[in-house]
Amino acid sequence: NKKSVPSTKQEKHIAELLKKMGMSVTDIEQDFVNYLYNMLGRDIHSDPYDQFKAMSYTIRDRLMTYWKETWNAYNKDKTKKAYYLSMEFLIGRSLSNNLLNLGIETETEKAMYRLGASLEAIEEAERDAGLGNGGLGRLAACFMDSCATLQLPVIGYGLRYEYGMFKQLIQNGFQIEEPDHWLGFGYYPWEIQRSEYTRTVYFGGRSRHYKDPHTGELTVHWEDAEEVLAVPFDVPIPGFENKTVNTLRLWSAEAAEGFNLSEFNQGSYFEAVASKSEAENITMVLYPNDSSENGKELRLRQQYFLVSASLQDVVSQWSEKYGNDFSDFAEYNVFQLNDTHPSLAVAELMRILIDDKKLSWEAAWTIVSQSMAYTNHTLLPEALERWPVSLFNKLLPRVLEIIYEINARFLKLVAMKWPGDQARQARMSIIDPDDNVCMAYLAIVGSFSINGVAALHSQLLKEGLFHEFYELWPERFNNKTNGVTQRRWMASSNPGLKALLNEKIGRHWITDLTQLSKIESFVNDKSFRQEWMRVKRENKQRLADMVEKDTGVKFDVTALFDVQVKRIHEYKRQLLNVLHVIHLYARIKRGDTDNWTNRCVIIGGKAAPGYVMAKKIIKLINNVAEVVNNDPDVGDKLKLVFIPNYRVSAMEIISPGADLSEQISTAGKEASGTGNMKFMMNGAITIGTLDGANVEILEAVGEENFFLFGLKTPEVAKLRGHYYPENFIEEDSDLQAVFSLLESGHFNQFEPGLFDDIINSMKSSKDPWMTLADFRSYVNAQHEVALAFQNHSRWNTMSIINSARSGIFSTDRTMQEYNDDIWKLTPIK
Ligand code: B1H
Repeated sequence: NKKSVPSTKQEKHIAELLKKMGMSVTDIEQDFVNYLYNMLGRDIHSDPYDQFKAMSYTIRDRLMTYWKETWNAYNKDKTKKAYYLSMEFLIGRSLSNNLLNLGIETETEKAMYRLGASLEAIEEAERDAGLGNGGLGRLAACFMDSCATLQLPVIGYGLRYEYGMFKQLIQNGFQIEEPDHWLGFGYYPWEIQRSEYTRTVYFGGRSRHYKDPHTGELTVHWEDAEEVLAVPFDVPIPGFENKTVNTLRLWSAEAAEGFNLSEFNQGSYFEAVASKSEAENITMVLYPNDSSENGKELRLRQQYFLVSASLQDVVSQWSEKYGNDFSDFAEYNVFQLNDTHPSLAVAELMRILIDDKKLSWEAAWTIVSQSMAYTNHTLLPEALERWPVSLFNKLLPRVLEIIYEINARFLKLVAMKWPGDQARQARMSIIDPDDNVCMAYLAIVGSFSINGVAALHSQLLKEGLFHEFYELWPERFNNKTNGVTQRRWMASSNPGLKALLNEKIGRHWITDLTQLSKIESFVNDKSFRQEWMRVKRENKQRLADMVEKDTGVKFDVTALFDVQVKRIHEYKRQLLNVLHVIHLYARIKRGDTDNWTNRCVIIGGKAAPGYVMAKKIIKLINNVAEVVNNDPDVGDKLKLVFIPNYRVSAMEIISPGADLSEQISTAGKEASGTGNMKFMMNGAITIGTLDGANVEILEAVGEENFFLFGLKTPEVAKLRGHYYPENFIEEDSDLQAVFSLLESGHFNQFEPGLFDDIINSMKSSKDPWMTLADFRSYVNAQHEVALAFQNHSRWNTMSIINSARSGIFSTDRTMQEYNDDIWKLTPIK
């Protein structure tokens, strides 16, 4: 009661005080020293990590007023908002990105220089926020950046995992996983805990239906459930020099106060405390499987926890303003589902509207089906989520009832459209014949928009995986080709290129990447061409330094830097790359080296800890590297390294330094790819199959600026069932040479039999990835690469053109399209 309430005058005064948060060199210096000395009790000779902490507080302060003003602007009038629901946000580091977007890079650098500190060292002390597996998680982070830059009212909702993506160590060539305790001493300097928005999520128990004997009204209670608290931590997402700061809200699980009190009182002290940690386990760790199912109970708990907390958050903020009038809720709220991982949102919003807000089924369904939009990210069958009904029944009994009802009504619709076609009903049912809930079908039935992530992928969804749903609702299907943010992936990670571009075409490309096309007019300008080469050379040196530090292998920067970094997966065909390296090695050994191009091959990426074949592929790469790098006959002609612990901050050094970008998946398998775009922007040339967004990259640059090879999607489909790898070996002496090295144990002399599984998988007619079918055309394309690289001038032209035509691959374009076609939000200036 003693709380004082400031007058308008005092509030104005406070606002004035806050506005004094200056951006000058002196202001930054002052605050940095204050945090370092007074708050952290350190001095200028302290550990770079302490300096980073002081710096992050200094910079976060400069975001706060904008952040609050943005939040208030979004909540002032009835403003339509979009919510990006995602199990992953692969943010990486934030300091340099926030400095760039605030427009105070130079000031901060000067401030540190004056103090005798190095901003670069401080930036490098920041740990990656690795809250994602790979492309899908990084895409979410790029989307957040672009939405803030476009000033779109979009809020990200995710989970605050205590442990993000594991740290990969390489020991004796094998991958070893180490936990990533990214939070260090418990928290993250960019986040703000917002306990006042804590929500409660329920699990287990049972669903009871009551009928009022007088009114006949039906109510449903979810009883005897365990309660888990969802505590939000907000992360600021600044737009580029526009005073917008959007919010990424990450939920952390906490045991509810008085958790399992009854057990406690019955003397079960141990059980009560143990179950507390069970509740808090929900956000303990990110599941490290990219593109494959995580069929574990804890994963389903995580998914429901994210969805329930986020929807309650949105609905209660709505109710605070508009009470229980939900008539225009769908006009002002749209939820984008990042794959099926948050697709429980369809059922959970129904539950909230019906059970808590007392809406009728029909009214609730109208709202839900007009506010949900689903993005599919993969066609791989092993990644399609299906949860056993039995598990659902145990964990989320009320949600399961709602899914059954959604399915019953949906199947009636199917029966009306295709009368008598029982088989079709069975195929389209959300509950499959083995009694699993098919999450993709739930997402489709509940969404007004369904999109793929590249033109080819979206086409394949309509023709294949979701064909029958497409026949029912063609208007719901659309494509949104992925992108990446040029702020992180060019302006921040490639300062040399940034300076050159700013000088030649101005700085407008930072918010309009199509401006890059202007550099094509300098393609014959001698000094520009020289500068372009100089920038690439400097970036290659930086990459070579990193390689040497991480692997001990020295690179010659005049060699071709040939790079494949991405998750290790059979469909991505790192093996095809290794076969090519072995082929080059065999050529060197037999003296077939006329007109040779020196080449440094870099491979990096994490294998899911349970993916045995992927882990063996890493071991093979390391063993081949060991032989190649230590053979005196080879010398500088060929190097191979496996870079350990590939992550966002490593890619910031790798992509600017690459000459050749390897995008060599089996056609039809990679939904889009986004690494391909990062390389292209930074002037690397792609060697690739017609897969995912490669198709659109090729279209942009033309065949003369792209090394295309391999079977096309329909050819892959046609070959299936008639694929005989031994024929490819028989017909190709190079492939024979490669296999005789592999099979003779040349790369595993002291580890007999180690690679038998790998060899057998490639020689099996059942190999789904058909690696040997593409060997010849891949080797031929690589030969073209080698010849093209010898002509420095030609290569330089290709490099400039690739970058110049990469404008469409900005997430600014992607987000504009999501907004124009799906969200329809008004930018808030
Ligand atoms: C992509 C995933 C994915 N597609 C399941 N699917 C996961 C599936 O933890 N899980 O259970 C995690 C991730 N990730 C990738 O999405 C595609 O393979 C890429 O081609 C695409 O570029 C990227 C972004 O759309």
